[in-house]
Amino acid sequence: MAKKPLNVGLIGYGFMGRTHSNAYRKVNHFFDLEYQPVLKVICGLVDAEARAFAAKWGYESHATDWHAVIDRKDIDLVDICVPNNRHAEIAIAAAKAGKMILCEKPLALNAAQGRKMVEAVEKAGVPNLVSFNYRRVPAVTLAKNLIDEGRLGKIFHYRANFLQDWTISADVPQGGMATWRLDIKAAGSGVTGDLLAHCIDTALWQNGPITDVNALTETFIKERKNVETGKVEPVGIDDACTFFCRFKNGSIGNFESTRYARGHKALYTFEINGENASIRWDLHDLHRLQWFDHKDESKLRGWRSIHVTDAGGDHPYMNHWWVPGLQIGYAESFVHQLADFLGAVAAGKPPSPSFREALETQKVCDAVLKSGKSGRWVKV
Ligand code: SOE
Repeated sequence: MAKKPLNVGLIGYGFMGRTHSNAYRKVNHFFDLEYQPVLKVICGLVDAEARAFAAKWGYESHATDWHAVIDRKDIDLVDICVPNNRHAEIAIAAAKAGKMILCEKPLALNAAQGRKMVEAVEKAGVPNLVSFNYRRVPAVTLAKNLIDEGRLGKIFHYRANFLQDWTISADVPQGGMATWRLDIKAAGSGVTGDLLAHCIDTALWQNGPITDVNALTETFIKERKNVETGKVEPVGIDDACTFFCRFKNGSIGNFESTRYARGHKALYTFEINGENASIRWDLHDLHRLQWFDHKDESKLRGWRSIHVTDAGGDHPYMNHWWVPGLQIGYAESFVHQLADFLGAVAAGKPPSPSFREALETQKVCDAVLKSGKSGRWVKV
C-alpha cells in the first residue's frame, strides 16, 4: 500500500535537530507505518548553517524565520528543537495553524507556560508529543512492562541520577547556540529542567504521580561570560539538584542531578525496589536491564543482567532491528519515539507522552525549584 506523505518542518538544527532528522530518515526502513515523513524544511537562525543542514540531511528547503514554516500550508508536522524559551510561542502558533506538533523536552520554561500550550493543542485537537526519548530505550520500556505486570509487588523505593561533568570549568560561557542550557532566560532552569525532567518523566510513567518534594539546589559557579552580550553575568541556573519525594502509591524517591560529577558524561541511572523484585538501569549500558527476583531458588538468587536484544517479541522494539544479541543505541530511541507517534496518529490515538502528560513533569520541576529556594517540602 502506498504510504501517506507527512510533510515535516523542523525548527532548530542543533544536537536535537540532528537526532530528530536521523529518526525521520530511518523510521520507515525499520517500521511499517502508514505515514512517510517528507523533510520539507529546516529552520534555524543562521542562513548558511540552515542551508548546509538542509543539504546534509536532505531537507527540500531551509528558512530562518519559524513563522514562515508555520504559515506554509503544505507542512503537516512542526517539530520544535529550539531552546526552551521558544517552545511555547512556536507550539501555540503551530497549534492555531492546525499542525501536529513534536516538541523537545522540557515542555516549557514552567508549568504556567506549559498549561497554555496544553490548552492550545487541546483546543486545536492536534496530535502532540513531548520528546522524552529515554522511555523508548528497549530496556526502559521492558522495565515499565515488568512493573505493569505486577512482578515487583508493592514498590518501596525509586531512585534516579543524571550526572554530567561538562560545566565544571568557569571558562564555559552561558547563552548562545552551544551553551544556552546555562542561560536561565533560555533554559528556565539548569539540571532540573534539562536532566531531571527525563528522570521525572520516566518515574511518573513507571511509578505514578509524585505528591511532595524536598529539594536542595546549588549554583557552584556564580558568574559566567554571556556569549550574546559579551559581559560576565550572574548565573541563574541550578548547577546541581538533589531531591526527595513521596509518590502517591506510598513509595519514596530520591533523585540527583549535576553537571559537576567529574568523570560522568551522561550517567542516567534508575533503580526501583519492590517487595518481590528490583530493577536497575544505566544509560551507559543502555541495552541491559538488571533484575533481581526474590522468588528465584535461594542458592541461585542474584542480580541478573538481561541483554535486551531478543527479537522474538519479548523485548520491546527489538523485532524491528537485527538478530538476537545485536544491540542498538541512543539514536534508535528517537526512531522508536517517531514510530510510536506516527503509529498513534494513524490509529487515531493520542500519542504519549502528550503535552498534558509532560505538564505533570513540569509541575514536579516547578515544585523542586521552589523547594530548592525555600528548603521546605512543597506539594506538587
Ligand atoms: C544536556 O547535555 C543533554 O544533551 C540534555 O539536553 C538531553 O536531554 C540529555 O538527553 C543529554 O544531555
